[in-house]
Amino acid sequence: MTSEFQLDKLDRAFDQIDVNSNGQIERNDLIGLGSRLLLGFGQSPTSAKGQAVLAAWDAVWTELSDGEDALSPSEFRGAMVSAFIEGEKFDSTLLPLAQSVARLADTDGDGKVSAAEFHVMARAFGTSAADSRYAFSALADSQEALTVDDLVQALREYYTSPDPGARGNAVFGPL
Ligand SMILES: [Ca+2]
Ligand SMILES: [Ca+2]
Repeated sequence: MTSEFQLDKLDRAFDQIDVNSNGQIERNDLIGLGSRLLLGFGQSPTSAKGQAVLAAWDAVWTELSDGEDALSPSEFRGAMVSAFIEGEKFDSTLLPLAQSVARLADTDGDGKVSAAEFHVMARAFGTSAADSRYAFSALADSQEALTVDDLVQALREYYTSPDPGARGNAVFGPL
């Protein structure tokens, strides 16, 4: 059973992913979000990190769209729930995306994402500066940096966890 709390998080994700704000999610929205991330971190689409991010967004689109050109909010919800909450596609599809984004954000490759790196990532997702600061302090719990694994775990919790107390719920700001 998927809770209202989980659906609310998915609805927020819809608005975030609908980059061209036309009320539907298309492949170009996902590629646009991926491109914004690459631009934020100054990575070219042909670099190893860049290719990983774009390929991961594309795989997510293939999973969610099921051959459709566009997804309405309710179709997006349904596809996210059946793939990642009630289904078991997280590890094969959304996990590689979370990992590729976290590795992109770890610009110096030390396995940690600093506050500055986190804020660049958050801005690409359309998160305000204030929400990004809130998110980083909620996730980092007074550490100076998040590990790549912490960030991946936070993204997993955001997209899948029914627990209102899960720390990862804060990854895009206060709910
Ligand atoms: Ca759109
Ligand atoms: Ca780093």
